Amino acid sequence: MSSTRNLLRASALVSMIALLGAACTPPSADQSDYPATAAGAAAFVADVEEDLLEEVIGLAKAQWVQATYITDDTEQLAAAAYDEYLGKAMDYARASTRFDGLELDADLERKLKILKTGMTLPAPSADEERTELAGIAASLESTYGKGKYCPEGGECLALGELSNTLATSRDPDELLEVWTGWRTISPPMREDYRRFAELGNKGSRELGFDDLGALWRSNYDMPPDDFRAELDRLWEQVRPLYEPLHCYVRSKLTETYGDSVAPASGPIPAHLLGNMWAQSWANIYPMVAPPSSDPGFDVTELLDEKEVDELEMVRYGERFFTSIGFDPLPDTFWQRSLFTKPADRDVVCHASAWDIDQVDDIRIKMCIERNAEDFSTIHHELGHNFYQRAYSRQPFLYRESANDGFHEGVGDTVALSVTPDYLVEVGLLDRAPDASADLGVLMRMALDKVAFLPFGLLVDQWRWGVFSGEIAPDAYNAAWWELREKYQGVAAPVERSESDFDPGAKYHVPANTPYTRYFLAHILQFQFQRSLCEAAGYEGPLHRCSIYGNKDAGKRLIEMLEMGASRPWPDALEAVTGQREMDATAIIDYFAPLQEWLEGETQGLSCGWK
Ligand code: X8Z
Ligand code: ZN
Repeated sequence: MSSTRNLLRASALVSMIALLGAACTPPSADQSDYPATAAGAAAFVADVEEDLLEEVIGLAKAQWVQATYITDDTEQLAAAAYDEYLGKAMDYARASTRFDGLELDADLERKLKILKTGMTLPAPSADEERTELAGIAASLESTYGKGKYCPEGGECLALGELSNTLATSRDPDELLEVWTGWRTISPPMREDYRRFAELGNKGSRELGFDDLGALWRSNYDMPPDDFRAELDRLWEQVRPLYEPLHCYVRSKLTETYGDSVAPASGPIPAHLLGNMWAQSWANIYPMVAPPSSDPGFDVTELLDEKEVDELEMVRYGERFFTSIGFDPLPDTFWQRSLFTKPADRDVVCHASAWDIDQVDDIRIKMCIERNAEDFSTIHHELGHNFYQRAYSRQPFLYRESANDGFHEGVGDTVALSVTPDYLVEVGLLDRAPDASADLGVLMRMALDKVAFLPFGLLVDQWRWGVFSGEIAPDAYNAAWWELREKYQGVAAPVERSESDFDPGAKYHVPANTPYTRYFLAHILQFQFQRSLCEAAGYEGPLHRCSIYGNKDAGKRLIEMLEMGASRPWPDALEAVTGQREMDATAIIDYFAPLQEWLEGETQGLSCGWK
């Protein structure tokens, strides 16, 4: 989640514009004040922007309170705020179609398009259906946030505790228990999700889209079908990197657990990869570490040794951004953010970044644990906040990233600069390992970034299928596992059925946050990094570059962030990289030494999982 609009998205709320609220004279949805002329369109957009701004601030506050203090009351308050917002947003989106076909200047055209396509959850026009949809959205998010696994006769366990077990235990029975345990939270979401899709589709059709997935795909400055083809192209670029990693990791799992738990062929059982969704495998690094390239340090241990607490971890993140030229975070960020899991109430622990007032009331919400993964997630979230502040001087409708992959990629780009040399420079590590440790460092990174790629792609392949009707409600779970196998080469460790609803056990499904953005971000961040390192005058291997302290690189980045969504994303990409296409050659370059090594190591193994 990122901007207020994204914030809305991520909390199952809408997104962009849909928020038109009322300043003094709210733009009237009956359109009589706005003739279907270029001047009428300009007046309409100006009023809508003013109005929306106010509306979105109230909504953001209601949602912040819901997410950081889940009770029936806050859920109802958030649902009511969302309902009001959705009603206005849809009125404005529909009203904007009145200007279709007019000769308008490019800016006006772009803003009207954003008004129509920028929302991730359009509601039907009937009041009772809109209210129902707002209620379901708020309830799905709360259900996820409150989710716990309650073993018979034992204490209930939240996601953080279950994830820690998955990360550290090597007992297959225990792993299986927490894996299946977490998935007990989602069957109650199944019928709600079916209805949610139905109502979201209805709202999308009222805006002229085939279904909600088609609306989502129309946000990339290209025809929606071209966007699908673009994803296929990028996936084919990176598949040759993923497959040998999968093959090598599977062989090591077999060595550890034996063929009966971890078969040497076919898909990998999903509970063995150190993460609840098998989306990042960094936690099993010790099992797959390349021999004789031990980096000799582990960020989790360094944080522990240096007694870096949760707040100080965020300070490290902030210092990185200020070192490349960003202004420090405002005092309110430190006063209003939620950094740790409160002991006395339910909160949505899934990390997010918020932009409450569209100026500088920016915050993060995280249940930080002192480990390497959260250190990296902090940089991710701060990337959202610094992006939000950078585009805050744009007109309201442009206070968004170039495309949603950009928002997700900024903090990750910065985190790529958390290299051993950087850790030494900031005093967390005493001595950087020499080049012989590169393979180890790269492997750890690949377990995070490369392992993620197919997961980043498949979540929306599933949702797009659900929204288009290709995946029927009686095949929700089966289709999910088909996609998990097809893209990731992982399988459920136990038989699943249609009384399960495993997609609901992943935050972004109940929260209605589109997921393709993360796939794009995983391609873009390497492309950004390659160009920023070039701007910094760096010449060595990409994986050892850190832009820490480099104002030239920072300037290039900041200039792009300040553009917000004012230009089509290829313009923004060009501003940083000189390229107008998303391009996976940078991630391939970055991991080249590892890819070569993996290909050698897996020669003679029978790779793949078909
Ligand atoms: O949801 C997130 C961020 C918030 S926008 C923590 N991420 C995805 C996930 O956790 O599934 C970052 C990587 C992918
Ligand atoms: Zn994010």
